[in-house]
Amino acid sequence: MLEECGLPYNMIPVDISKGEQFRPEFLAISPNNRMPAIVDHDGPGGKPISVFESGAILQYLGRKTGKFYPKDEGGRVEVEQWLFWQMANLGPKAGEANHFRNYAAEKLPYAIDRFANEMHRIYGVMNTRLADREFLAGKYSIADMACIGWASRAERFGHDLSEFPNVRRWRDAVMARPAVTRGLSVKVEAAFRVDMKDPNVRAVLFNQRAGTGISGQ
Ligand SMILES: N[C@@H](CCC(=O)N[C@@H](CS)C(=O)NCC(=O)O)C(=O)O
Repeated sequence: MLEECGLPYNMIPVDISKGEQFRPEFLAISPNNRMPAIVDHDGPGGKPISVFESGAILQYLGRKTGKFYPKDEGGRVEVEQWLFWQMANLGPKAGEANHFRNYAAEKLPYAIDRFANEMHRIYGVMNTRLADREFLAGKYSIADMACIGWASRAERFGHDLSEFPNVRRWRDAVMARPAVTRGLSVKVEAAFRVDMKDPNVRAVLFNQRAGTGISGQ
């Protein structure tokens, strides 16, 4: 969204494999210890404002710029349904599918199948939606931006999109946008060196309970 709108930004990496998401200064802007979170130094009334949850960030930037988030109620509802659909379905289920397939120490067939089936269902819903429109809300919007992250890497996460030609056509169209290429190429080298088998990394990422990080672990 920042690239699409040509807004200047400074990306600050948070090393979640080392527990940086529990630092007080990050929790102050993102109390759910998850990224992304933003600080807009030119918020309402010219004052700084912070926003966490990617859907809320996209809506905020859409309202601020007037781009990719229609102002009319009908158009807005179209976008919001699919934005919230990502937050409640594609995002969390893809995350759990990835967890049980790639990260769980024990390979649990029930959990692996459950989330693989959910991903199949979810891509099916998307495929039907995209049968008669180019983008999720008709015109390209923040809803497409919310969904492209997981969809762009579907095969890498073991989801076969060959049954879902409309999703593939949509994905190609979104990926062909120069701003999307620029946005997805913002990478942090250290992220590629994280060893997901390291017990310290696993303890930080997979054993979180209320209070994790408070004692500095
Ligand atoms: N619903 C959230 C999901 C954010 C999310 O899960 N972020 C992961 C990215 S890897 C994270 O920050 N994880 C940190 C952790 O698990 O402690 C959003 O869309 O912003």
